Amino acid sequence: MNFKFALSSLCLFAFSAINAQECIDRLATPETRALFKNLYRLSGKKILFGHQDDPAYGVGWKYEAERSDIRDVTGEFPAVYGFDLGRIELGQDHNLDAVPFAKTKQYIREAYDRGGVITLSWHLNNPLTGGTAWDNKPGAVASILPGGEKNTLYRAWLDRVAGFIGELKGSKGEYIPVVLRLFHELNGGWFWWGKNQCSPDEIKELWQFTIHYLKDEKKIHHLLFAFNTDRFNSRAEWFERYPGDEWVDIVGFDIYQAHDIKENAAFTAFFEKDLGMLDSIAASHHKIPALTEFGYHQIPDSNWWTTVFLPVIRNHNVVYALAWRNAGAHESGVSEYYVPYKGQGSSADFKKMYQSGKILFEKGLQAENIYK
Ligand code: BMA
Repeated sequence: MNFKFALSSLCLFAFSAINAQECIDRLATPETRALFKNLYRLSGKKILFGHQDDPAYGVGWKYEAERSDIRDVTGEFPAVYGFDLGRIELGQDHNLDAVPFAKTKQYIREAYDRGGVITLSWHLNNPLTGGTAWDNKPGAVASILPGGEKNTLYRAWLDRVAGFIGELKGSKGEYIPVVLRLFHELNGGWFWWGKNQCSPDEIKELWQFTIHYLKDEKKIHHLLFAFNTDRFNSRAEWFERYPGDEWVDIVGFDIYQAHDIKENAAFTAFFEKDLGMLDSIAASHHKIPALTEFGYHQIPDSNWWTTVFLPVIRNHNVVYALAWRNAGAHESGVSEYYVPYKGQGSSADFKKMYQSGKILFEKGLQAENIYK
């Protein structure tokens, strides 16, 4: 290969590589582009710790200013904050877990001011039956596609989502970038958008329609789009419902450890395998890998963080890991939580993980200036 050719092919390679490492929305705001670029850069180096509904409530408390179970244990807020839009489609003033949207908006602004990353999921009701997201009778996905009997209704629902997202602004009037995680766990059968409820082509079309509607019709340009399955057995399973590279920024999966400590070895093996497959999926498609939800209900193993979670995840490229919500006591009397609260059995071990330096929380992330 002569030098000139080598140089030009190097330039070509660099050009296409740079191009590939941009978010899908060509009109994305500067902060949104920066978020994509920085998450891409941090992948494989650091892991941002996230927690669903973190500043809203925890075990034994609700709506206390500046409080967070993660902060109670480590002294810092998490780096990533998840919230859910479920029921916004109905025009309700609070979501499916009773969090008022006005509060969510305020938490998002505060989180952004701290330099945090915001991700929104949407447990939207079944548009065909009026039931919840778990009302998994088939037919709902087909009904909201263009030409379907509920497409007009679905557009109205998206208008409400767009209205909420369009009000998220920082102190300089700039839009706050949001990672929007749509139709999550779509390889499972429990949601109306799941694998037994629609064909791969139908869900792909729904994904493309939704992103096109938000981006091109509603002109929202501060979103990164996260596509995620639940735990998966093969690359083929993960890709079965993937809508294509031009429709996705962040690729991920959700995984929960079930049962008890006896499951540690089995969980470790599955976690390891899925993280490895996701590394390769993200690398070959120039996407950002993320662990979009995880948890071990009530963390009954006091050393789980440093003997199961950290040893596995630290060798992979997911740039963030979002633990599910510390709902606290349900009416049934069962307390639901996935990160320790102050005094919980795994809190000392969680602190040990926090001190490892591999996992970033509020302050570690601030140093990375992810919106610049
Ligand atoms: C589930 C549980 C439910 C909650 C739902 C949506 O996994 O936490 O209590 O309603 O997520 O947030």
